[in-house]
Amino acid sequence: MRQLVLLLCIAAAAAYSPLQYMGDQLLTLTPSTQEQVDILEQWRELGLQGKETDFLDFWSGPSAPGRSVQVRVTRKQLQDVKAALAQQRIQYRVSNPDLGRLFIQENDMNRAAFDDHSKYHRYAEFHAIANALISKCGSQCSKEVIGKSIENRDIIAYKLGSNSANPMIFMDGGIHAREWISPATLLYIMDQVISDPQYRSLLDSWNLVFVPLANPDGYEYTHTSNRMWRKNRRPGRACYGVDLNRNFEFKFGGTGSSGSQCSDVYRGVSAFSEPETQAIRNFVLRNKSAIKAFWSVHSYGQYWLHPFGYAFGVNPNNVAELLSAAQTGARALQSVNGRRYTVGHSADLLYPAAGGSDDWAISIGIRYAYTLELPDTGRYGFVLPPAQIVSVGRETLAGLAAFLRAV
Ligand code: 0X9
Ligand code: ZN
Repeated sequence: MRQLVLLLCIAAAAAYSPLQYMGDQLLTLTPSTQEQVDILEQWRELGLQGKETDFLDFWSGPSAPGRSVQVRVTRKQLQDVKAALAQQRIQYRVSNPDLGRLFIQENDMNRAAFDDHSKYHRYAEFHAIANALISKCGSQCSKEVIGKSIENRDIIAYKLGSNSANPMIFMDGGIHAREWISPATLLYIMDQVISDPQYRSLLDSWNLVFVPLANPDGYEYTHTSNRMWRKNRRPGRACYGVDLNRNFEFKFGGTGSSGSQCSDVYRGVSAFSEPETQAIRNFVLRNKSAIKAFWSVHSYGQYWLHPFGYAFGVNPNNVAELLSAAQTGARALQSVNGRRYTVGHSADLLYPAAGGSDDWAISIGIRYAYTLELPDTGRYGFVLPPAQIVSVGRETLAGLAAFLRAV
């Protein structure tokens, strides 16, 4: 009994408190002029009054006049933020008047979960399940430690398929720590491909490589301390963390990335300065000639995005085939649950952001590279109830299968 109590205490100490989000609101802001877009950029970069404590949690980035931006505002910040919005005449609506309930709900469901795909697992548990799948798969599957994180956790690639003559698709998940549905979806897909003969046959013609927890330290941190953490856990003089999806080499330092440590889109001191992006780079370069497709799996928004993401309106040479393969995939995906995806150019649909893994993949000659923004479109945002893992997994797998047959 004493041991049980001790264990419960340790578990409680290791978990973040969803109560801390009580009274926080999700605001949807719609800047109508470039000046207002610039003000939002400035707030993201420097906080509301240039103080670290005034940092707002942007759930999407500012883009252009008329394009909305979702921001989480804490209970304490609400008055000041609403006053500043009024002063700048920036239109907004309250999309969720009390985010606390979402976090509590997610936390409760996670604890009540009964099987592998109805909860968001901790790092160790996640890899234990993935390892069991690899064993179950037998000689057709393998795993490889492709690097270590800042805090010395393994970054693991799971490879499904063993015919080296086949093309490879590489998928990274969890680059952004708080996007829990991303690793969960990849784990579900691994399970189905291994366990369901209908999907197992994909391995006759493809090798599927999954790096489902590409940012293990950030992921653990979202479980233990701050559910809304995005970056890795690089210690810094002023703040922790580099946004790994701003740290890739192609167009490093450009629009939508920041040079200040405390920003949520901090790019780091140089391209590939982080061990987590180095791990992906090294694996991908080593397997470059085999890699035909590359997916970077994120949330949220329900978008199937093709490069380039670093600037408005700039396309790779093969944009027509990129678009048509994405449309084929998205059609199949949508037919499963009727959930709609928007397909198209990353910067034009979302916002420009330089230094992403997808742009880099295209830049080194990988033919089909994309970012998928999994569900939803903003009701739950990053806090998607774990009860939705299976439905998201099923539709994403259908999209993947159709995509692989098309390219
Ligand atoms: O901003 C990002 O890194 C991605 N969106 S997210 O909300 N998951 O953070 C979009 C990345 C799109 N790709 C590039 N801009 N290269
Ligand atoms: Zn992301």
